[in-house]
Amino acid sequence: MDVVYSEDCALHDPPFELTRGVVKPYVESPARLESIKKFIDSQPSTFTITEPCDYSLTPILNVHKEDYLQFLHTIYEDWVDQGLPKNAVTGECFNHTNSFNKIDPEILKETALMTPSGRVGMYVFDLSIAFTSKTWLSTYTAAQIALTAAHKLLQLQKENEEKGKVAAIYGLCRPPGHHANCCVAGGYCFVNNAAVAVKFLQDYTLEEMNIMSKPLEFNPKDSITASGPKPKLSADKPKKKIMIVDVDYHHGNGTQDIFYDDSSVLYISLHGFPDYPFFSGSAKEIGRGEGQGYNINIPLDPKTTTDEIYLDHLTKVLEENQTVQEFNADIIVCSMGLDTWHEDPIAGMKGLKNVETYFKIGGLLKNSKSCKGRPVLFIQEGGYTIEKLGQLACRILQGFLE
Ligand code: Q9C
Ligand code: ZN
Repeated sequence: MDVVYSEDCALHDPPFELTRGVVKPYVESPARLESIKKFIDSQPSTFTITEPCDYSLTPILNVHKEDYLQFLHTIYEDWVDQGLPKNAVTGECFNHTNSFNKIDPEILKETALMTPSGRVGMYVFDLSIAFTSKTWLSTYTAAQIALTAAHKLLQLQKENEEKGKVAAIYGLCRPPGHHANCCVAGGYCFVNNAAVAVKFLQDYTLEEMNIMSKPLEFNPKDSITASGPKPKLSADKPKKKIMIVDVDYHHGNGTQDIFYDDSSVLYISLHGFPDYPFFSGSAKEIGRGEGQGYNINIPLDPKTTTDEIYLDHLTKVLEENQTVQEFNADIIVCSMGLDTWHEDPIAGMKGLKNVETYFKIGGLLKNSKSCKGRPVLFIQEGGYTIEKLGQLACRILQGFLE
């Protein structure tokens, strides 16, 4: 299996975070990916590491607002230029829904954009977000990893057509993505890598991806402008149906939000509940308008969920759920968080203790009724038991390959 990876993802390395009243070293650290990479490297007969290409900002702009990306790109330098501390940019005052609520949103935004702290408060929702001088580089690289993995998935699907083999690619990236929506960062996430890959798979043909693909040469001084071809959505190009299976411990509020009104993307999440991000993840969130019915939340009690219970829920939704069966996805995207493991320092289901559970998760993504025969794109999300991550990731992928 191809694993798309870049060392540039390690450059985003904030010094600390503030969580529940405690200052501690940044949990979403470069060591996470380095640990997975080491494990992958130890199995050269199964995995091949490849570098990401560059598909420009255009496909990222299909998910995120331009002013938000401009903010991600410039906030660190703006902050330093104002004489603020160089170690990291963090939030100070957030634009809470129920504060400042009598002010006209246009006027509020005009005021907020005047200061770095105002901008952070506009575009960030929690204290897990910290910007360093390299945050945009790692964030951009992570998105390009997801795009490269999506491109390779379609290439491999084409190559495999006659062989009767199912394509799968792993995008090994950080920062993670599933808590970020079109215009707000949070939960260690800046750009929603999985969502960017989903839109790319829907909006571009393999031929268009071939044309767009350039060597990745990042220059931090580059202004951020869209430069790739805009997708042409014609009637003769039926929209691919994509099912996202989010197995990160946390609810992917960002991904849910991005596709909430969309019936061409079915979002399924299994997550600890109630827990971070505290405002979403209820089974009552079912999608809206056209998208109603195409959002499936499976909240699980972190204290009582065992390996068996977890697998039972995943099996039921992928084998028996009527919406899922009728959806009949063309492609599966797995938001592959590894923080369900019982020893995870910030998350974890108490009863999820068997590594073979991860192998079985991979097996379900290969053989369950709703996944069978469909290409699968694995995108790395959370997971914080540094020494364990390689093993957990590889068990999922091997469960798929078996
Ligand atoms: N004690 C991902 O796994 N801090 N994000 C929560 C709980 C933020 C997790 C601290 C957790 C975000 C991608
Ligand atoms: Zn998580």
